[in-house]
Amino acid sequence: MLTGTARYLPEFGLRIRGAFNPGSGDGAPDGVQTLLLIGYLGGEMWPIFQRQGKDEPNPLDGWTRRVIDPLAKELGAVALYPFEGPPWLPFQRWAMRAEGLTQSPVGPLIHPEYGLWHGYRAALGLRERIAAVPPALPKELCADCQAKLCLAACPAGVFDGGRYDLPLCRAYLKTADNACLDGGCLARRACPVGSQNAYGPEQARFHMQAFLAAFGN
Ligand code: B12
Repeated sequence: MLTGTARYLPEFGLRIRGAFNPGSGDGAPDGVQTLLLIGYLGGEMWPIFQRQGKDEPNPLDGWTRRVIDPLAKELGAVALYPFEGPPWLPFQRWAMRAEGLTQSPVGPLIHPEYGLWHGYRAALGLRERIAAVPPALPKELCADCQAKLCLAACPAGVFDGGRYDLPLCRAYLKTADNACLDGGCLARRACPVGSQNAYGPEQARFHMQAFLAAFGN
């Protein structure tokens, strides 16, 4: 079953990012014994989504459903999506269980090879218990990083108060000459980990536009 899934997903630039057996405090739907996290690394999903995505209100979410819903049906699994909410499903917490990643000071989880350039598109909730091997302890990439170039690189100083200042970020992105909307968040781009896997300009622009639209512009 999982071998078929692992073969199907790469056709769409997606992959199984990890799995774990959720307990009562993990926020998985009742009866789900195994959660498979599905996502992408770097730019692998982008060219396929560009070819297959439709002109619709949330094109990446619509495309994701068209890829994942049939797979979930075939497996008799529950399809769970990071973009369905609020309330939001705790995808980052799940990812930390499934893959052993840590949170960066700028928010997203940091991957040892892909840095801040990866994301999650879905999870499959299986009723069967497939014993998931716990991931290796995460590398403390950010705790061990002295330079913290990410925090210093934000042109709007959204991390200066010690935590991400969402209204400040939003206000800056709405200014005409902001440096992030077209090329991608400068704080993310400043991180040296996995920088060779950074999204290309079109993917970066797409995600930043979607991010801004999430505020209702
Ligand atoms: C709402 C939301 C936003 C909001 C608000 C985010 C905020 N910081 O408050 C807005 C629109 C601003 C936003 C922005 C971005 N987001 Co966002 N967002 C979400 C969404 C839909 C829900 C987050 C949430 O509230 N979850 C509910 C809580 C209960 O779940 P949680 O897993 O416990 O999440 C929290 C934990 O990680 C938490 N936490 C909980 N327990 C623990 C334990 C430890 C030890 C630690 C360290 C942290 C921690 O902090 C998280 C809060 O986000 C998620 C998708 C999802 N369903 O998770 C994406 C998601 C978190 N976002 C994502 C991304 C990439 C971004 C942006 C970089 C987008 C961009 N284009 O720039 C920015 C980064 C902003 C920032 N610096 O934080 C990715 C992160 C991927 C990754 N590599 O980790 C996600 C997972 C979406 C995805 N499909 O992959 N986002």
